Amino acid sequence: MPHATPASSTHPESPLVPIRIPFLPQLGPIQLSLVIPTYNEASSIRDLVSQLCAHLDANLFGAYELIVVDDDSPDYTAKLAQELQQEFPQLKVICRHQERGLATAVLRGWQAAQGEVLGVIDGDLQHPPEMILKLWQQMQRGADLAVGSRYAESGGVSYWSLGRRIISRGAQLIGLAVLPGILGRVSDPLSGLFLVRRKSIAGIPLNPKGYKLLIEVLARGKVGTIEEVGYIFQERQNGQSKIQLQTCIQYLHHLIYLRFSLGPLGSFLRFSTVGLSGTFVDMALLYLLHDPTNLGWGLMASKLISSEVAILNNFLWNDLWTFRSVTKLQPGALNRLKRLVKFNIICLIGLSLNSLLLILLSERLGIHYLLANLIAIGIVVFWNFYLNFKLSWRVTEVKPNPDKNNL
Ligand SMILES: Nc1nc2c(ncn2[C@@H]2O[C@H](COP(=O)(O)OP(=O)(O)OP(=O)(O)O)[C@@H](O)[C@H]2O)c(=O)[nH]1
Ligand SMILES: [Mg+2]
Repeated sequence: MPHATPASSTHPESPLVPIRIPFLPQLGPIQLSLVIPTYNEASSIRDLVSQLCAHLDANLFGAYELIVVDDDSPDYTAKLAQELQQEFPQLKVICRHQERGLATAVLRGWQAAQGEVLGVIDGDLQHPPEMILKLWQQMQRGADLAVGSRYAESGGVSYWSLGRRIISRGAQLIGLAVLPGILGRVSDPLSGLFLVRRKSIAGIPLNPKGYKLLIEVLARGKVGTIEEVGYIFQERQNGQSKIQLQTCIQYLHHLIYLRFSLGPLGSFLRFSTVGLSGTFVDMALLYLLHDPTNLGWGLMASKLISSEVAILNNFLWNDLWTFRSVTKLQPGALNRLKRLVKFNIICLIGLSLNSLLLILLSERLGIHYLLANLIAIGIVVFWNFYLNFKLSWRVTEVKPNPDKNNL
């Protein structure tokens, strides 16, 4: 009888995020910590652990640990793994009851790890265990990240159907379109087989969604040198795949989330989304105040009130969301008031600029007034964003006063 997959379990998807990997207080004997995330992998776990230990004992005896992180699998994978601990003392087992999800399982394992190099390998033997040594060699040569790749030289997939190949490549292409600078750094950004140096991710809040941890590591980590090693993704011999429609949705969610959170483009996208919400507020309020079926106030007064409320709406969202990293550095009501005044002035100048551009484009250049308005709005959005980025939510760098330090 097939076992329940994690998606049908009643546990919430990892509520305790973001997750931070700690720095190591001091270097111990363990150099490599390899996490094996499992859900219903009872049929493979023994073979995988014994093959990994055979390879690693020959090269890293006493200097590695394996950490199985299981999400309370109904097929008792965790219990089986615990029984293996007598035979393989370098094996640790974590059984999660409150959380689930592949990527967070790996992070929980890394949180408990002792190694300077952290890694992940699937629990179903689809990743050849001997690959760990090849990746380890790359780390020893100084890489920050060593990735097992299906699309590098000598890599591939065994017997994937055409449908699965298309889905896999399609997902990669979508990722490249959304985050070219991140997914473009490796040939197989959806790989679940890699080693990363602890210092590249320690202390950084990580918040992956679903399966694809490597993307999160590439996006948020401080990863310099990357090496890739090709491998053939094996056919599943035992157990069942956990990939579902939900996995694809989580992947898209993760991409969008990262796109909105990273860099100036992320800030601009958040700023534009807030601007769109302000347009709705403005329209709704104008309708409520001015329309004869509602309050029927004069157009000028109604427009002034609706614009100001929209500006307040936008300010609040920008302060709490778009520029929250800056807001955190400048707490207090007075600072917020200063930002509000600046924001208001910039938006009002933007409004005048909008009208000027509209007249210039439509009356002087003969562009249709609706198109002219659209162009003017586009230009003013950039204007508003740039000035607010530079003035309202600016981080002031204070140079230390050397005289003061010498006192
Ligand atoms: N702890 C934990 N492990 C998981 C979860 N989902 C998947 N895994 C494990 O993550 C690894 C990869 O999952 P798979 O379902 O095999 O995904 P895949 O290899 O990309 O897909 P298939 O080729 O269909 O097997 C396996 O070891 C799974 O047991 C989860 O929610 N929690
Ligand atoms: Mg698999």
